Amino acid sequence: MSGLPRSSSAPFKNGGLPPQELLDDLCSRFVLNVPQEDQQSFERILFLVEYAHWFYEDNSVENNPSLKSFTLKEFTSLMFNSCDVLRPYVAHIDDIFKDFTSYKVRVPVTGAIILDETYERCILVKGWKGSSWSFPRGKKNKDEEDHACAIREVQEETGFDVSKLLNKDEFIEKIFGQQRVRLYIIAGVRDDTAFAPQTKKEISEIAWQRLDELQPASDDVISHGVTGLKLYMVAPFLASLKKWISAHKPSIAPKHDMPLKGVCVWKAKNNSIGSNTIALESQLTKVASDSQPPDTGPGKSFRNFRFDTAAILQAMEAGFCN
Ligand code: M7G
Ligand code: MG
Repeated sequence: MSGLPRSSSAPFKNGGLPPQELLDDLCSRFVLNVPQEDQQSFERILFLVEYAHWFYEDNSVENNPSLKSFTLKEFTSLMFNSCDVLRPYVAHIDDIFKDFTSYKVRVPVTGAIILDETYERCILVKGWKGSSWSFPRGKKNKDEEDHACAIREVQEETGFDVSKLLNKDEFIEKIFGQQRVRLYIIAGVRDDTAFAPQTKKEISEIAWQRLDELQPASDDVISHGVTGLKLYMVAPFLASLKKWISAHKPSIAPKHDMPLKGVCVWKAKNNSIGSNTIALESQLTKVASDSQPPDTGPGKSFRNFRFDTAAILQAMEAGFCN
């Protein structure tokens, strides 16, 4: 892909390259207008290119479906070819991309194992691409503390704020190759808690999964639960989790009439409708928070009335699960 032609600014047809103005805009917004320290290495620059790629796919392509979708590698090549500061390095793009992908799998990851009140189920999220389920988790930002990253990633991927529930000393940590993965245990979360991802196209489904369905425990990064559920970086935590639960489960844990299977709590109806729903939700939230003029006139309580859009969307999305 490094030999991509530069695109013209003329309107383009299906399958064409994005116009130069759009690429320039993405380059200046995401690559040039960031603190110098973020431009010091190609690894960091490629994270910026990745943000630009997400913005391009989630906003530019969504608003203008005649724009073509690209893989991150293709998009990186486009940016290097069109951005003046990056063009001198086009010849090295394959090595730069390879270094980035190997750097990515060395960045430590933190997240959470969220258990319900019975300690029998946990929250798992399914990635947008692919079909495997994992604990909500993600890569640490530069200088970010482990627990802060876990709080942020859980918030981004499930919409649930664990900051008041997280105990910095309660975690299970495993090493996978060169990557350290630490999951904080957050137990006793009500099963009617509302969950919904806050990033686009990262998570396609959230569910309470029964721990006994995730077995067997093993060191395998990819595994299958007893019911066939495909799991990513789940099985290696199960043996330690079982021990933790035996030591911490309250002797009179609440009993619920629980379904024998996992329960979906959020799902994108299909990938494109799911992302529209998230976009709609964030627009509605924005309208609600933007419109707070000082109000002294009559009929204040009526004009202050707002639909509880989060609850409505949650109910709609829950309906998509089946
Ligand atoms: P990540 O943030 O790189 O991983 O996202 P982490 O949570 O482990 O740190 C994992 C994958 O989800 C990415 O490689 C993308 O495929 C997808 N993804 C994540 N985010 C935040 C976005 C986004 O905003 N837009 C799109 N289109 N994909 C995303
Ligand atoms: Mg993430």
